[in-house]
Amino acid sequence: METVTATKKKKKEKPVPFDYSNYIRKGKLPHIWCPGCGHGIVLKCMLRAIAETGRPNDDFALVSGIGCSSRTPGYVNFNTLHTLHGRALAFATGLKMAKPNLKVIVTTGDGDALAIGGNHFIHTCRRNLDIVIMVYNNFIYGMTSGQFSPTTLPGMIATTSRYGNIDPPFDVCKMAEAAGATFVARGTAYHYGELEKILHEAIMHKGTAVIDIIDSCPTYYGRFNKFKSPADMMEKIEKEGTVSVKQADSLPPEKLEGKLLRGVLHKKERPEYTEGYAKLIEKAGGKIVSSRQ
Ligand SMILES: Cc1ncc(C[n+]2csc(CCOP(=O)(O)OP(=O)(O)O)c2C)c(N)n1
Ligand code: SF4
Repeated sequence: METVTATKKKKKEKPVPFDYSNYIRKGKLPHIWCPGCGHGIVLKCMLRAIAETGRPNDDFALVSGIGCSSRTPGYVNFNTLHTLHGRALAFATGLKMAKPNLKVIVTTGDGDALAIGGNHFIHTCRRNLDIVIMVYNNFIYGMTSGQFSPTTLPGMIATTSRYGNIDPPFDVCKMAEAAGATFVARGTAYHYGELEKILHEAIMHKGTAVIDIIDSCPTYYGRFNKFKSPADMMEKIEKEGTVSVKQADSLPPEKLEGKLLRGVLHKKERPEYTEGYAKLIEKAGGKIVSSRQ
């Protein structure tokens, strides 16, 4: 007879086979991402999360700015817009207002979303427009060869901080929640199964959903900061540097110091912007009257 003990290890879930061919624009391959870059893992999680909704590709629109992460829409078979650095949310807002039935997903980097696009970020959250904002947070500007970004951690080396960064970082999730986003979560490329579930929940949410996705740029952040390999980087930053919200409940404060929380961190219902705007149009008798008239 088998003796079941409390310490028995949980069986690791096997990844479910998945057919990516319906989602990838094969003519756009090979992609530009370096070996070991985390962005490809994030893309796979996103495609699996989208597939799980059971909705056709045409129901989705992917919008991005400029950066390695912002190349995502180019590779996938949805309605896509690759726009200007820092302006993805402005384009996404226009698209969602014109076509409220589209599920709009923005794929953006920490530089694109929070530096040049920081103003758009907070105001999109404030409105609670029904869009998903995936911030591929690799703590650096990858595409332009490794300048520090608003999430670069203190002491870290970047092209523009050769002696260590002294700027305090933004906490993407706290900022999103404070600005009004109604779904706020954090995942990592390392915890890919968890990330897929978070992305699915974000897509199903009505309102602004922000996901801070910790991934890695081994080419710049990794080499500048002397990580041994892309795997070492994932291990140190994504695995050891984060704790799930569920685990955090049972840990003493000293064990949480310096760690980022993973999971759904904030979720609430609030009127969605395009619905509010539709009511306004109705109130105005179906006409939009500009203030200049
Ligand atoms: C108006 C403007 N300013 C600056 C740039 C240069 N630029 C292109 S990508 C980029 C940073 C991208 O970093 P991030 O958004 O973090 O994405 P990653 O490449 O790390 O995925 C910058 C500064 C630009 N293309 N346009
Ligand atoms: S430069 Fe960095 S972010 Fe860009 S593709 Fe290479 S590893 Fe990824």
